[in-house]
Amino acid sequence: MTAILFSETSPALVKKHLSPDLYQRLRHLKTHSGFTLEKAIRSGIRNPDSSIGIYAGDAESYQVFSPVFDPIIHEYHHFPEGEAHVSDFTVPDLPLMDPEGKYILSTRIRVARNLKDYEFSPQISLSHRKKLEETVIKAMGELKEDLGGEYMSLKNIETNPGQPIKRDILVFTKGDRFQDAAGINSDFPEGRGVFYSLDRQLMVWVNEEDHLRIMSLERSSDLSAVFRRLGRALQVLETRLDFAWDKTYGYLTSCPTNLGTAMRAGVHIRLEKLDRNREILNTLAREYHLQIRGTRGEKTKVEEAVFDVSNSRRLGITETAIIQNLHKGIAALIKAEENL
Ligand code: ADP
Ligand code: CIR
Repeated sequence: MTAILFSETSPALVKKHLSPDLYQRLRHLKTHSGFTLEKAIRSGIRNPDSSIGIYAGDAESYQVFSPVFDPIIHEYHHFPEGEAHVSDFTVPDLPLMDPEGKYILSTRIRVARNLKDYEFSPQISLSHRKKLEETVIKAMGELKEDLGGEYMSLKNIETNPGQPIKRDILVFTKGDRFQDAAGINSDFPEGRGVFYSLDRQLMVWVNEEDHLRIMSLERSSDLSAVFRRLGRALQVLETRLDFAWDKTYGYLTSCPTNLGTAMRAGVHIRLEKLDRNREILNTLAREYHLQIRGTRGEKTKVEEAVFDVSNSRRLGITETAIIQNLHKGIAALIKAEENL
């Protein structure tokens, strides 16, 4: 009974869309890997402040539990019924967003990817996680020249904290309480690691919330260059790895908020005046479909007026369109900051 499962005040979309009847209908179902509704919604039950409250344990979860996933996906992404997601990685030739380097500290684009033949992070076993890690390390060995680099197991970082190699490399830590309740932290840090190119402009997180988080970043405002590098890396990895893809929902991810492009393109930008005029900032963010996060990532606070501004739309929009829209949105923020 959802009324009993979820706290009365829970704002989670899963609470809204999982009626007691539907719960009864789905509770005995299982995917081939043994993933159940109970596991899918555990995070939302244990964390009454969840905004979504459900995770997928494998690609098949989106079919077996579609009566609950579908309405959540349509509401969260404003994705019309019957539409199919389309991917396009054409690199537009865009001018620098901040040519004088006055506001933008860095630009980063990441995509999430999961391997078709493995359970997703809430459901994968330790042995499969390790096997997947080996497969991915081999594939990343195909990244050459400026994309070439090294893999660092998270276990080594944990036992040698502060080693110099960590400088300029984005490393992930154990997931938050939402991920923890979903089972994503199991056996942490076993089977996890970070690949980084020698110039530190390409990184791949292995076995975090998704099997792969592939990210391109630089300390510049050159969005086209950052996007081009990511596209090149993906082309190489796609020759070796088979990613989970659905004709309606695009790239499949463990959290339904990342479906579609599974892409977050954003900047770290210092906006001192807009920091004091949050209403204007929030209005512009809504108008240009931007998401504003804290300086150190999701659910963190803004430090010294440095915002993480990225696309809010991921599904039902192409990668190229995300980049073009972000470019326009950031230009509007900079203009507003200068006019204040
Ligand atoms: P994700 O982007 O993978 O959804 P987070 O919001 O937690 O998840 O961000 C992951 C990491 O990337 C965090 O350490 C965050 O500070 C860093 N990051 C995000 N955007 C940028 C950026 N534009 N420049 C540098 N680091 C960034
Ligand atoms: C929630 O429901 O609030 C959490 N499960 C987080 C949802 C946002 N998605 C994400 O960080 N990938």
